[in-house]
Amino acid sequence: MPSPALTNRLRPTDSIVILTGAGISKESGLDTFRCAGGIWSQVDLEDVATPQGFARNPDLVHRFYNDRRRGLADPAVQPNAAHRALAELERRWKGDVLLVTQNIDDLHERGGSTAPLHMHGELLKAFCLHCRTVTEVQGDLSVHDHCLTCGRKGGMRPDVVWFGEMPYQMERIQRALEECDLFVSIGTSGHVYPAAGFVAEARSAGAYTVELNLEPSEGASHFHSSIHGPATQVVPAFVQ
Ligand code: BV8
Repeated sequence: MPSPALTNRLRPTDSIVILTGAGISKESGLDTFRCAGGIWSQVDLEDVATPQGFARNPDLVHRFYNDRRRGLADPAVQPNAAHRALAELERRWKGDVLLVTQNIDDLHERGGSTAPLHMHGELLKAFCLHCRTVTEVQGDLSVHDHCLTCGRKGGMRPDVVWFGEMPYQMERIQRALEECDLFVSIGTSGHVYPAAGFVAEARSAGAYTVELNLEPSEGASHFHSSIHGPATQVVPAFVQ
């Protein structure tokens, strides 16, 4: 259960919102975006993570996400102790726990979380621009693929929220931020909105706010408390 430093702040049926970012998957072997050598230092996000980039050069965008899908399929990439600790908290906490992730990997699910909310979409899903049907995708996607639902070609894109697109389930997230008693942010730089604004929203609604991160994020000043260190150490210690 949350560490003693917290249990005296929480009632057993209090509600918790957890936000995770790329840092929670770093020790599983997946790159972050803005750390040294991160994804956005290797490729321009305008080219691969915007609708305009996809319209300009869909092959480049498909290659970018195909490479990340292959990386995620690497047997060496497994959920880590932080993913498993959050799943344990979900199982044992009597109050509501909403896990919101900015990550598009499936490590929370594979670590035992039953219903993470992927606000930026999922790498292993795709949708058809023609009929909007969402499908599972395991291998590569390309502009030559036909939609299995409408049969039309050339419309398949990763089911991932790009810059300038509305993240998923924002109303549900906003409600949870207004109602929660504890907001915990894990492994995110606090750079990308609207996720970066969640801590201020939760705090102004009365929640106690904690940041678990390798280093202070851009939003560090908004948190009541921070615990810095690798997620595989600080998250299990926090959720004990
Ligand atoms: C939108 C695609 C509006 C998926 C991504 C104010 C309000 C609203 C919007 C904006 C705003 N200001 C600017 C905007 C626009 C924009 C934005 O935020 N731009 C940024 C660059 C300033 N936001 C948007 O466009 C969003 N959409 O607002 O729509 C709208 C309204 C109406 C109608 C239509 C639209 C969409 C944002 C989503 C974009 N998609 N990616 C993919 O390819 O993965 S965002 C990208 O950054 C990733 O998806 C990731 O989820 C996200 C956040 O990154 P982090 O997860 O934080 O990763 P990062 O590398 O930055 O940090 C890692 C952290 O981990 C570090 O702090 C590090 O210290 C730590 N760490 C490292 N190792 C460890 C560790 N911690 C613990 N343990 C370790 N071992």
